[in-house]
Amino acid sequence: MFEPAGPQAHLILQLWHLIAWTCAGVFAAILLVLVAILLRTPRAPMPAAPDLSTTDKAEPGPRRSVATAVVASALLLLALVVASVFTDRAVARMSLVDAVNIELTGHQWWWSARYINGPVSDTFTTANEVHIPVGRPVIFTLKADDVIHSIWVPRLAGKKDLIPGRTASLQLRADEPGVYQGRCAEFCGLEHAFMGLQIVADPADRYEAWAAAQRRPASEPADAQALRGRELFLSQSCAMCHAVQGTTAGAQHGPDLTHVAGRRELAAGTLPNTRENLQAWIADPQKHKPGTNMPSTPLSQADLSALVTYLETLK
Ligand code: HEC
Ligand SMILES: [Cu+2]
Repeated sequence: MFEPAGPQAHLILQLWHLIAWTCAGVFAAILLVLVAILLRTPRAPMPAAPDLSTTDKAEPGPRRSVATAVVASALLLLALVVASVFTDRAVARMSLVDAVNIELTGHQWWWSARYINGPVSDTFTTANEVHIPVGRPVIFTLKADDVIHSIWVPRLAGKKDLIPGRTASLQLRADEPGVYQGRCAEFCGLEHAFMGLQIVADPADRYEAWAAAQRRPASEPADAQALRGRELFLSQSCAMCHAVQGTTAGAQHGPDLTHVAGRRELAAGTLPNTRENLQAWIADPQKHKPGTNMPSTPLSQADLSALVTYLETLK
């Protein structure tokens, strides 16, 4: 959040600085007053017993100091509240002209993203890696499948909860190309810490090319090994949970795998997307993400290899 890459994150960082410096100032002032009091206290041994006869009398000095401090604290807190409200409004005021619409759903423990722009035939679904165009506003419609999750991409925007049965909305814009790491920011069960999200901000032409590729169904396997892999995919349990557009697999219990080979990471940021990791993940997901909602599938080494070869064609 200290390296903001969009207008929302800039505003939030400004507010953060204001609050941090105000609180630091108050803290320093309290320490200074404390030191002053200690310095003023007499150090020498008392020649006689202290005179306690005045202790139950009203002391105008301290009362005035306390009243001043209370009023000053109240005013400072009020100023911070006002600054928060203005920041909130400024964050909400971003222009949404020509926005990209993405429905983002939190699952235990991964994200699905449905791009809903233009005609229904242009809609497509991906998971965990969300591409957006640089400089264009994005409207995320937030949903949750099971429990409450929260999206936080510190370099782009503040947090927002995803609550089952409700929809919320998060608007943001990335002004610089780059890969922005996001996290689930609301404890949501065993693998909460491995519920990562990547937002990839691409220049307009690259974004359009990416979106066009995502809209295409999976390509036909080109060789016997990949063909065998697809048969396995469709005949094993995989097709009960996953979708590959262009095949009979259409389930949505797990990430859409139509273009899984084009993603940087597997299982919401748990593993880099390499052939070895893909193989290791399918052989034993529980080893890499204990508790995850994908079971291990017992397969021979040859079958596993064919399956991975097929998945690797899904660019
Ligand atoms: C019971 C449902 C279920 C079955 C059966 C299943 N998966 Fe999964 N799969 C999931 C879930 C849920 C995830 C997301 C796990 C996570 O990130 O926590 C997942 C994740 C994956 C991923 C990573 C995708 C990504 O984008 O990160 C791959 C690849 C995958 N599964 C392949 C397979 C293959 C191949 C099979 C068949 C051998 C299979 N799955 C069987 C539910 C299932
Ligand atoms: Cu979560």
